[in-house]
Amino acid sequence: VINMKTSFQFACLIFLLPIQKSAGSSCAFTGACLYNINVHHCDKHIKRSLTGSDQRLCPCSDVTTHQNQHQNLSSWVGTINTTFQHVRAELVGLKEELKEKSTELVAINLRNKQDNATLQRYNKETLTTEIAISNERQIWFKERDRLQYELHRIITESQVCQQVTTTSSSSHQGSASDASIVLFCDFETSGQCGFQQDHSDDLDWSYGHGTQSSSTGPKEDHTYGNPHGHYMFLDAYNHASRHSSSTTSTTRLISPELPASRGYCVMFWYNLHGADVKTFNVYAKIHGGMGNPVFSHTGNLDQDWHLAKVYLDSEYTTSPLSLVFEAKTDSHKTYHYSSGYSYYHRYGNIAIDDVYVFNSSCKSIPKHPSDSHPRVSINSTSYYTFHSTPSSWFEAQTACKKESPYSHLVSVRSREEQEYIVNVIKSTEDLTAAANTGFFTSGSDDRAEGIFEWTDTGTPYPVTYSNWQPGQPNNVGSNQDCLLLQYPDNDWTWGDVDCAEKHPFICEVKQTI
Ligand SMILES: *[C@@H]1O[C@H](CO)[C@@H](O)[C@H](O)[C@H]1NC(C)=O
Ligand SMILES: *[C@@H]1O[C@H](CO)[C@@H](O)[C@H](O)[C@H]1NC(C)=O
Ligand SMILES: *[C@@H]1O[C@H](CO)[C@@H](O)[C@H](O)[C@H]1NC(C)=O
Ligand SMILES: *[C@@H]1O[C@H](CO)[C@@H](O)[C@H](O)[C@H]1NC(C)=O
Ligand SMILES: *[C@@H]1O[C@H](CO)[C@@H](O)[C@H](O)[C@H]1NC(C)=O
Ligand SMILES: [Ca+2]
Ligand SMILES: [Ca+2]
Repeated sequence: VINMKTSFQFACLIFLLPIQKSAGSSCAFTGACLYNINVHHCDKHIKRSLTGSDQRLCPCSDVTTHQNQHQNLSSWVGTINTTFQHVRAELVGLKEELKEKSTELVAINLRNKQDNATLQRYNKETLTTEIAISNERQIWFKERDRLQYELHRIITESQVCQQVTTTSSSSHQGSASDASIVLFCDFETSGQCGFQQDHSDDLDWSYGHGTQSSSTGPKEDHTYGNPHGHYMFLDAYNHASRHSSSTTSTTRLISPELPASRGYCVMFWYNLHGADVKTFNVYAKIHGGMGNPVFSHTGNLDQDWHLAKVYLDSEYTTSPLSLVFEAKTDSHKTYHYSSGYSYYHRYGNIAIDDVYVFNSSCKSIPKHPSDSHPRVSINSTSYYTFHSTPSSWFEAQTACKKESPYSHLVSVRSREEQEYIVNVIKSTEDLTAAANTGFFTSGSDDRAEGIFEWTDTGTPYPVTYSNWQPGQPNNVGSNQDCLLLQYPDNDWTWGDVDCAEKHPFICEVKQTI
């Protein structure tokens, strides 16, 4: 770069010289002298000042020197010229390059614009496609749901068909299930079906109903699932109030005697809830001896009812026997030094309800009544039986329980379920007469007026889907606590009625898959 600059300064020098001569003005450059010599102005009669202040003349004796200098200068000029030529060439090259680049840029710009336009078009097309896909998806989802529904319908139909086939064939054979109930107790009668206290133990089982406390016992009994239902239980609280020492106490409840048999399947619902629940045992008492437990569970479970299934083979049943339900609790006394009082740790209930004894193996007990109508849904199947004998809500609950350990009054949890039931009612001739007076369901607002709950598990849960007739529930006479599929003219919309009224009813066995 420095070389280039120097070259240009010299170039300037060369071009300036003729201009200064013609203008006749003073010359600030030493190069002016050189010029005069070169053009032979250094004569005797031409001795004029070249610069204003410096009256310097050009002696001709200097010619040789100047000529040398001239040669030097010429060679510099040559060099400069060459350099200049190079620079020029380079510049031209650069210019060409720039031109090319510019052309390229224009082309790129054009392409960019085209690309941009294409991009915009693609974007638009993508959006359109997305909308189209989403619409398609909606259509397919609908189609999938429809097919799923169809599938369920077909499965249901095939099951009905199968059932008809098996029912007709089994009625010929007459031996599909020869299990029959030897003992059933829902503890709703004051005699408690002949169950007895064992008087040799520490204390008695209590006969109770409803909720004992939020941290002990069931929410409701298992049969009715509302405050009217009863169950037997050991209350740790009762125990502790009798005993001041910190020991485990035991209580036993003895069933009526069962005759000798080939074998018994024993089923019952139990509830172990509370911190002081210790152990729950069931024994087969034969000739006064209890042997080892045939069923046992230790420790707190939860607020729900659980089903126990025990098979007693001929080793137990060749002689008459009784079932013994034994509960143990672990309450204890705590002394508080600060207050000087003793406190009892005594929170736990062991409860039983709905006891069944069948004269068969547990395997041969049908999972649902053979004449039921199945409804298959995504993750469960419900089996319904329709009963036209007018019964109070309580009688109906017990009738359903007697039908199967898994059965209860129907709980209508969805529109699909309501529609299925309505379809069966409409398509079954036998029900036409009964249908006019409505069907009881498990719904009850006995626990809190106006808040209806399904009671089928003994742990009531809220009615979420509902299908009330306009104006219902209206609690006429402040005495309507039971949910009836009441209005046949309106596809059996719901109403509340007195639980003591007698109506047909529907039982359900719900099996989750
Ligand atoms: C010409 O230039 C050379 C080197 O650039 C220098 O040595 C020489 O003295 C110059 N001649 C004159 C007459 O100035
Ligand atoms: C400079 O170079 C060009 C071409 O190479 C030539 O025509 C011209 O006469 C040269 N000028 C001088 C002062 O040497
Ligand atoms: C591409 O098009 C959009 C919208 O027309 C515009 O805003 C953007 O400046 C364009 N870009 C180019 C590189 O042309
Ligand atoms: C159960 O009892 C019923 C009625 O008494 C009887 O018909 C059936 O054969 C008995 N079943 C078994 C397995 O003993
Ligand atoms: C059964 O499916 C329903 C939705 O179809 C869902 O809400 C429910 O939680 C499922 N139940 C179980 C036990 O998976
Ligand atoms: Ca009960
Ligand atoms: Ca009513």
